[in-house]
Amino acid sequence: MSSKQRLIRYSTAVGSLAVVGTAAGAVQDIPEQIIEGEPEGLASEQLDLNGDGIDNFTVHISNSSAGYSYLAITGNPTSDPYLPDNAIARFYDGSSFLAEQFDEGDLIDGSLDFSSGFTFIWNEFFPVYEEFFEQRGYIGLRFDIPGESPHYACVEITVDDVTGNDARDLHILGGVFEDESEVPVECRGEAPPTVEPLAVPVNGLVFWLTALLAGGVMLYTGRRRRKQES
Ligand SMILES: [Ca+2]
Ligand SMILES: [Ca+2]
Repeated sequence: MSSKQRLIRYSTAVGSLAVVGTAAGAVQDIPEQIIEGEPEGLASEQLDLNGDGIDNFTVHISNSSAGYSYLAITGNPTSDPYLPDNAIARFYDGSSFLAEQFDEGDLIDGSLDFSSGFTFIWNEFFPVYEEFFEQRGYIGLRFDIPGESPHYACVEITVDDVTGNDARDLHILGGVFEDESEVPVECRGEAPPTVEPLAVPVNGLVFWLTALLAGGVMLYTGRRRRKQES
């Protein structure tokens, strides 16, 4: 094989490596955001989890001086009736549906009990549920990206008065979602650093170019030596 042929064959290999790297799907960051409660009464706010302009969840925050404050979430229906609705992983404690709390490293996947129904993240009436109140924790979500569903997300949250107006807010500290449908996602505050798909092939290319150059120099000096000897 000539050096040129070898180089062409190598370039083709680099090309196919890059395609494999982009087709596998990836873990994406969920940015920090604050969903504000009202000082007295109920606030209903929309949450667009992946920032594509389509609201995925409705957050219900009630702040009451009478001591009936709560924060709950419901999953919005998807536009396609054949796709599962946006939903939260939850459990039933015998009285209410409560958001399941996850730890860093836990896996969010289809084996969990997801529902789009009214699910408490915090409430201060019976049964008191304070897992996320003024402390950080992860919730697991299943959400829709139109045309392909479902996707899984893990979101780090806390319920606190972030804005200082005497009303509790939902503070999304960060989180991750999987941009490929039906692929489980591991709970963590932010996506792992992106591996540069070209870093290894470029190094490889430099190696081969150096090797080819060295081969050429050896061939040239070998010929010169033979010429001098004759
Ligand atoms: Ca969205
Ligand atoms: Ca507030």
